[in-house]
Amino acid sequence: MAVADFVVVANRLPVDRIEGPNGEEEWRTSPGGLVAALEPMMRSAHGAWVGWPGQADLELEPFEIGGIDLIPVTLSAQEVAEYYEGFANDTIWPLYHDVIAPPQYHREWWEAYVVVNRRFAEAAASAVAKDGTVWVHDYQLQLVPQMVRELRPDVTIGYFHHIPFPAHGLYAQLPWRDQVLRGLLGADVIGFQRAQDATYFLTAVRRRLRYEVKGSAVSVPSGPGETRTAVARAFPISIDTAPYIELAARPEVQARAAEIRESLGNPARILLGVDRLDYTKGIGHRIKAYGELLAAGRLHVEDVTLVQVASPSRERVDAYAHLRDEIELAVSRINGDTDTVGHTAIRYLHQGYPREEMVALYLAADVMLVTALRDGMNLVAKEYIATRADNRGVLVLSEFTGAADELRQAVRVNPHDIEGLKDAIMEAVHMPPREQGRRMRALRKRVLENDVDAWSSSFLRALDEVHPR
Ligand code: GDG
Repeated sequence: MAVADFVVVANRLPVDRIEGPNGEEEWRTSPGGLVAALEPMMRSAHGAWVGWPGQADLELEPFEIGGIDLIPVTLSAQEVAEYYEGFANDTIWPLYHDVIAPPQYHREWWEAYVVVNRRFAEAAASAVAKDGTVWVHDYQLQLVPQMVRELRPDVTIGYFHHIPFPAHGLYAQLPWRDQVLRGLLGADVIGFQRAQDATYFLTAVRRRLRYEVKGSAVSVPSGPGETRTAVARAFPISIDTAPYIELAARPEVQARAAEIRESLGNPARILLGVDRLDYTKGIGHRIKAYGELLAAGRLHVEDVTLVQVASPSRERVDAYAHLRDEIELAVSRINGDTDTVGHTAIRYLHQGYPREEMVALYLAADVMLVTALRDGMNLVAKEYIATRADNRGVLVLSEFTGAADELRQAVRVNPHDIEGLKDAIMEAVHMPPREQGRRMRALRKRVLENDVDAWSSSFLRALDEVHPR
């Protein structure tokens, strides 16, 4: 494997394994925003991507796809259980999302996390060229920045945190709180979704490690009497808008949107939720509020349908299995109480769909409900806006999402306040077209001007300022 000037490190490689026509193994790039944002620069700067191929015990040689060198990291089944499902998704994920579910603290999980983070760091350190750049992504790999720095002091290191960073009172629960802060501070630039996340991180650094913090700059000890600067600030992530705009303009996608409305019995209003089935997304709060509106007769099943796409997620983690039971019980109670033969209150879809179908759903939806209890950004909100070329449609948006900092013209809600959520749904359902247009134009301007390219460029610019290459 040739050395690369620019190396991305993320838990997953940006590819999915598929079976070819004759049963042979093939890889296809997954349509994530991150690959799209980084692809041009990965090609021009001779880039490599270090990540797990998504299956336990798979030992693969590096391979190339679409001009990007992929460097697979092998994880054993036990490491998947302890590092990924355990420490990442059952310790850090709930702790960093304000303990909506109780975080589990297990010393074996932490040990696996350290071992696996070292494996990723070693792969990155051997792939990166002299004076190159390593960009580490997300909460599964918080120790990697420091580990790469120890192995390769010549390289520039960036880290982006896709999920929230919690207030100090919560963060302090983590038995390994100091190690994690030191791990992150190995980066030259530590990027967060919201200004608030960066502030919480800097507070933890000051309180736990007693390092000097001035504005967004931290003085990190780097040798006897020496310090280096690490910068922590917000870089709100966005979407690759082009494919959403393009799909939304296709006649066949528009025809599909019309067909969806038809097949739901032509309700006057379609409400939509699109989430991974995750306890952070506030799906239960949304369904409760909607169910109460139907029960009280403020909404009628002939006039409205809520389409809820809940794509399967982390099904081997107990909290997710319980959540699924809870949501499915709530949905079937409401449907049982309210449905008629021709109309359903909630069309619940526990499935993943191709992007074309998602865009058709966005086009069909008069109201988009994003009611997360905590969410780093929430890209679904931005995707919905990108598809609304006619400036129609209403976004109901939780103030606990990163997106709420930017999308000021949405109907804002506190999802814990069920009465407030009900009023917000009613406001959205009855919003006059002129008011929809006024808000949607402003929202579209914001999303189209700040797309994922703007995000990655601003992060890389900050990296250049701290550590000129
Ligand atoms: C994390 C942070 C942050 C969902 N179901 C289907 C499907 N999706 C797509 C959506 C969207 C993406 O998955 C979900 O992104 P979100 O941002 O909404 O949420 P997380 O997965 O929790 O992502 C989050 C993000 O990282 C980026 O930094 O915004 O806060 O939690 O793109 O459209 N896509 C398709 N079929 C589905 O069934 N094709």
